[in-house]
Amino acid sequence: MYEILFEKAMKLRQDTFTAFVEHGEPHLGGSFSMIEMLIALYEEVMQEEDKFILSKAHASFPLCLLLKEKGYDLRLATHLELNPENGIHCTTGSLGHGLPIGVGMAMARKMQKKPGKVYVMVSDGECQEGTTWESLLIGAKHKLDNLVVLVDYNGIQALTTLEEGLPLDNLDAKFKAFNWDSREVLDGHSFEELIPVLREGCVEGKPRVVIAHTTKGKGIQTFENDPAWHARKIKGEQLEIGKRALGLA
Ligand SMILES: Cc1ncc(C[n+]2csc(CCOP(=O)(O)OP(=O)(O)O)c2C)c(N)n1
Ligand SMILES: [Mg+2]
Repeated sequence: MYEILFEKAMKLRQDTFTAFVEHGEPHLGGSFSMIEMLIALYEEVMQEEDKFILSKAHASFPLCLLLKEKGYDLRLATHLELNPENGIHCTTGSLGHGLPIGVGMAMARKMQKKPGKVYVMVSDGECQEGTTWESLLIGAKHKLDNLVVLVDYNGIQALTTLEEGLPLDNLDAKFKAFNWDSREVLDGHSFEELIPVLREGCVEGKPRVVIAHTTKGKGIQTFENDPAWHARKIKGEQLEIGKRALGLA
């Protein structure tokens, strides 16, 4: 049913891999875990007046490539610099800041009675930051039903698993306790699962969070679920493994 999206996701993974190699960029794991979410948002869900913030901006390459493909004028860089004419609505890269900014944007839109939603993609590692929980309080208090947060729940932070580092346990229950409308997507790489949830309108008076369970490094099996691939330069034998897995060999 989503064959075209599937092909677009494959191409974005291939292009991202090629760009990583060309630029010596290492953040493969967290870039590959969010590819389907990016494609779903930009191809099927977001409307003209909506805005997207990539808070986990160490994974900026696939977003920049996708925006370039759409005709925006962007430089590939790790972390993002404000460039609203070209789809980057705030500077991100220092984790824990995209959500507070998104809350502010959504609040401003509400106050000005402007249409459109603000979508913010955060990592699970970012959910360990205090700013996340402050933002949740503020989003609920101001009934930001124009705000949608996507959590890339890949279970791995920079050096280890969340389980070993600092577990989030039942994140869905925590969001609900903060009075958010929380949904879980069990396979965050499945368009069949992602798109209906992302297309659904917000419950009146509640901000929405979609917790998408994903695989860090998705698409290159040998690299999947390995914390080493949070940030490892691709070279030698691994270059060949990656190319073969992505059909680039
Ligand atoms: C405030 C802050 N502290 C540390 C870092 C360095 N850093 C970059 S990515 C990362 C964690 C990666 O794990 P996660 O946040 O879960 O991202 P993902 O798994 O989606 O790649 C860290 C600690 C940073 N960018 N910002
Ligand atoms: Mg993670």
